[in-house]
Amino acid sequence: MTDLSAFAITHKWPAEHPDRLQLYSLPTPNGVKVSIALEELGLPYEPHLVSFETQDQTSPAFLSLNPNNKIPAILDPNGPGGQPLALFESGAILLYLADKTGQLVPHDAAARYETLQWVMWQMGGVGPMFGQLGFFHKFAGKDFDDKRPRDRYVAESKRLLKVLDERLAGRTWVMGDTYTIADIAIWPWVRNLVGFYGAGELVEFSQYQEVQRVLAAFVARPAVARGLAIPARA
Ligand SMILES: N[C@@H](CCC(=O)N[C@@H](CS)C(=O)NCC(=O)O)C(=O)O
Repeated sequence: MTDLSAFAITHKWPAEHPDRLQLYSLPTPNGVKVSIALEELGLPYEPHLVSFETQDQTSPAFLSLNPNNKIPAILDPNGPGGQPLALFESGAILLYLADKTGQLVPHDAAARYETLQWVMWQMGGVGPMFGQLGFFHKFAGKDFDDKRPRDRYVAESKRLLKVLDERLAGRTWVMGDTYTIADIAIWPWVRNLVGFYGAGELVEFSQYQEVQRVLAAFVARPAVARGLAIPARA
């Protein structure tokens, strides 16, 4: 029987199935990347809800695994060399899961790096820019009279959507015929921008036909529909 008791995070979120990969998350655009990947891969895992309402992400137990106090994070009892592996940062987790299973990332070296390039593009561009737009459009920032910060993130989000739209012309997914971790990284953020953030009109989403087409294909995947609701909110 696997013993994860050396990991303090399991004291707050006990592992009912310590032989399974433990997921600490919340269904946000970064959180669902990992639950969607796990659902796509069919890996056995145990989800744990990290509630922002109770500031779980700043609890000592959570910080013991991720000092950066952000979801998602995982603890894989069967990591490299058969040893437990704790990991945070959604991009790193996606790559780890892809490498662990040999799926969702091309085996060809050049195509693999190209996939990572798009994952990094999401991590460094789409996530931070769309996130700031959400702050200035939907959350506390919307009350600021000075609209220059909001407009800066609108412009940057539109630029990123255009880059994505052009990339998708003639391609089924970001990497062509192959559905990869690049799609799993990018699409939850695009969905969130027009859904939860309600910024579709602001970024003139109707202009981006290819983006709309692939977003629809992504949300139609059964594994995506399941992953979007994991961990279930209390
Ligand atoms: N670069 C990180 C970002 C993670 C992130 O920003 N998570 C947000 C939810 S989407 C969070 O945990 N926020 C809680 C907080 O800031 O206190 C990743 O991709 O994993």
